[in-house]
Amino acid sequence: MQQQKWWKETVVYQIYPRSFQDSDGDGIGDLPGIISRLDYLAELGIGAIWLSPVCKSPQDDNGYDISDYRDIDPMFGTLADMERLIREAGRRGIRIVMDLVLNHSSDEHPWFVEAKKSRDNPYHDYYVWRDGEPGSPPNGLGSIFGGSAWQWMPELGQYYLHLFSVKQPDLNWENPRVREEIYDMINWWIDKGVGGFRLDVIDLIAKEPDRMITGNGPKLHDYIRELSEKTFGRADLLTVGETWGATPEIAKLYSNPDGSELSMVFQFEHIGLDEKEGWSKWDLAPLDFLKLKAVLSKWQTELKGEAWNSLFWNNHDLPRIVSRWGNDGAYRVRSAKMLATLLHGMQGTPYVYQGEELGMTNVRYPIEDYRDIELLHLYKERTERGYPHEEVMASIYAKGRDNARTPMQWDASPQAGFTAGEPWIKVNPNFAEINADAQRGDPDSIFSHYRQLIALRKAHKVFVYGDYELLLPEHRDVFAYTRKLDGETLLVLCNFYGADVSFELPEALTGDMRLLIANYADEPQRGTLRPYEARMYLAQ
Ligand code: TEU
Repeated sequence: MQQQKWWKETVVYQIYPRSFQDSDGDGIGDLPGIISRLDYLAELGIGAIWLSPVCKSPQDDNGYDISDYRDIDPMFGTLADMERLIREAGRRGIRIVMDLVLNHSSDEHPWFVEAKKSRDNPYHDYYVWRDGEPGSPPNGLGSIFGGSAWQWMPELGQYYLHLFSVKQPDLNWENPRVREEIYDMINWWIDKGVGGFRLDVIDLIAKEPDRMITGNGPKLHDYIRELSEKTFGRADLLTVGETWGATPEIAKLYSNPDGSELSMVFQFEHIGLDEKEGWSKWDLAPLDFLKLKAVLSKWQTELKGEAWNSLFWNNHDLPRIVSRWGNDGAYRVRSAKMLATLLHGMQGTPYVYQGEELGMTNVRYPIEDYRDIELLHLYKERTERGYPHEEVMASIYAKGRDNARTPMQWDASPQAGFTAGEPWIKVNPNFAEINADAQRGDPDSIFSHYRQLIALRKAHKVFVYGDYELLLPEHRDVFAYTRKLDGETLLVLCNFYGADVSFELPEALTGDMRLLIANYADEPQRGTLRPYEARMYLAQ
């Protein structure tokens, strides 16, 4: 069996603080609100919370633009609230994993306020500058949020680099003083008892902008090894890097079992399988299901024994999976349970995004009701280039990040129990039907299905350490696989679509097996599955 680690055996729950629970009626979620919901999370059975950023920020990118890494933004609460959250979560066996944004800071961070004062300011080289002339940036590098990645500063006669918004200047990791400042800050949080870190776009910290290389630069793993050695290595932490460009080979570097870098990474190869090849996430294409099976299976087998997977369908940047690849109409409950069963039987650490355990769905708002900087930039850019409004809105409905950021739906009271005030973004109108109160006591709810899956992972080591094998690779509707460990076989059978299907399993898998969990009350006819049917069996 592979090296045992707590972060291999737990399930992580991601909280987007601004949309989770408001406690003071300002319409924005906060830390005391999260504390008030810890018993809900303990009931679900999760062992860690990945907390999207709560540090001081002008909120240009909802907190992914940090202006003080060592203080909490007043909209979320105080440092004392954060310390209380760490303590109260710990009492329930839940660790807090902080979201660290190290590729860039806010332009309101004191470092940048100093840096832009003059070329010889001691903080100037904390950021990436290039001499130039107005109107002719150093090269065609674009910001992920639209427009050029270079911002002209006339008083300096220079451009600064921002791979994201103009208020998110990239930090210069080549500067050892920047690295030391970051390591000191991380150690300060480790001393406060955090249980780990999620590292925002960590693959972008090593870049060669003059060669239009924005990430995965030659020094990347030197930086991450130094970071780990100077900080993470001193505690038993979960560290997960967000690495959009990772391949299994690269992932083996990041999550090398020798502990020299990180615990695991978020890779996104499966996430791009419903985009037009070579276009952007906004250019829609039907999901390539056979590719989904092949890609997820590749990651299951190629990391085996050499690295560790994260397992996710959702996060605060992604549309909600039951709308994206399930069926948020007649089969919402069954398809949400199927997607959960499919993912939670795999090898790796599962991540549940707030509301995913309830089957929360995407939304369709008029453009004026959206808030996300990325989506609003897209709307402006594409409508100005002549794209029809309906076509742009179809892309936003399908892929906009605000799909994941509508407030958590707690109950059927006004504003879904999220706030007593006016929410910063509208609550999904379906909250009266889809909410935690309606599901917590219902053994047939999506919430109960997640709770059972999390309990099964704790009860059976085969979920964590079993060897994976894909079955029926060419079947166009069924995703089936086994996990094997010490003579135990876990069999997972999922019908990914909404029609009855038949299939044939290998002889060895047709013997007596104990049903662990299913999303239909009764047994199907052997060799068949009903719409979105999911079943897990265990054979000893
Ligand atoms: O996201 C990285 C990133 O590039 C995503 O914005 C992604 O490109 C896009 O959203 C796909 O839907 C991280 C954070 O998760 C995101 O919330 C931040 O906006 C971004 O970095 C900048 O910090």
